[in-house]
Amino acid sequence: MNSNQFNRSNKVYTALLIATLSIIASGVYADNFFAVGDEDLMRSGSPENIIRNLDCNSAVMVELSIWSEVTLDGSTEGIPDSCNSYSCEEWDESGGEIIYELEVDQPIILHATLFSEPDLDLILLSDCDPDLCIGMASSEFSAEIDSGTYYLIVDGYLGESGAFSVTLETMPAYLLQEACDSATPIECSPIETIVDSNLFEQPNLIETADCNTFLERGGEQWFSVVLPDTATVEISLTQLFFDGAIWLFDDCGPDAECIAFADQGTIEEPEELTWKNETGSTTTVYIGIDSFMPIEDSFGGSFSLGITCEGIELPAIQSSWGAMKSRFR
Ligand SMILES: [Ca+2]
Ligand SMILES: [Ca+2]
Ligand SMILES: [Ca+2]
Repeated sequence: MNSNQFNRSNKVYTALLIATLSIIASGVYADNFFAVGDEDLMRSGSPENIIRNLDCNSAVMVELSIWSEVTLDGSTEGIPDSCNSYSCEEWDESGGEIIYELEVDQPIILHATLFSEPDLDLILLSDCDPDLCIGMASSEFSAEIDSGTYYLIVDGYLGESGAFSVTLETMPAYLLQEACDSATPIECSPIETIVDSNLFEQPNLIETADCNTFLERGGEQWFSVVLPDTATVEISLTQLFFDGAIWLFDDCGPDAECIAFADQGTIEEPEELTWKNETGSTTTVYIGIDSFMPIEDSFGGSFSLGITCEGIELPAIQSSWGAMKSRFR
């Protein structure tokens, strides 16, 4: 399998994960929690005698930040059943349970996957209380959560118990401020501005938002353009050796919106994006050039970015030397 094929199949997989994350973003499930693959899960009957003596004093502490990758191996074999009912689902969780205390230092998207022979389940609580249930999943979930303390419980359906492995992966829940702070301003002009740049060793500040179709695991270069009302920005990404993508954000931080995204082509194929400002006022937009996979060397990270703004009055005489050069290159 060559690298091109690898990227294509990997992109199909990440498209599935993105579909999951999009469902979170669209708020189909409460509290931004989505149980992967549980739509058709058929279970009935809550336990006859409800036990809710959850004790989190012995919980194993796990610290999570952005880009954490943690694997938790354990076994519920021989562990007593202290809690067989949680408020999210009427599932009979009468097996013994292991509790993890998650310390989260900033808003994240948490992706948890459980591997086990016996029928074990995952329960996410906002405190050590079965009534404060954020969500339950038979094997996998994604949840968008704020900073704070959470409890993740591995429990056994219908009294089952045994060995398990849980992987926790995290991503930032929004575009980090560093992206806007590091953005190179580009003057909006009807004459194309061309910038040659490189993604090598750039920080990975975003992988997913509610606009993208693939996870973009590479680091980004950020640019900003001040766009007058009704003007249109045309962005082109060319002369690249990676599988590039273009993000367009209206800001950074929790309230920022991804307003456009492009990742149509695969390795070395150009990308382009056009966006018209119909917000009613002059807007600064942030352009992120990203890569589907991390960039391994300087040669592989180079690219050429072209930015043209239509619907802008060109000043009568003024034309920057850089713009002139780019016109005649
Ligand atoms: Ca239990
Ligand atoms: Ca990225
Ligand atoms: Ca691409």
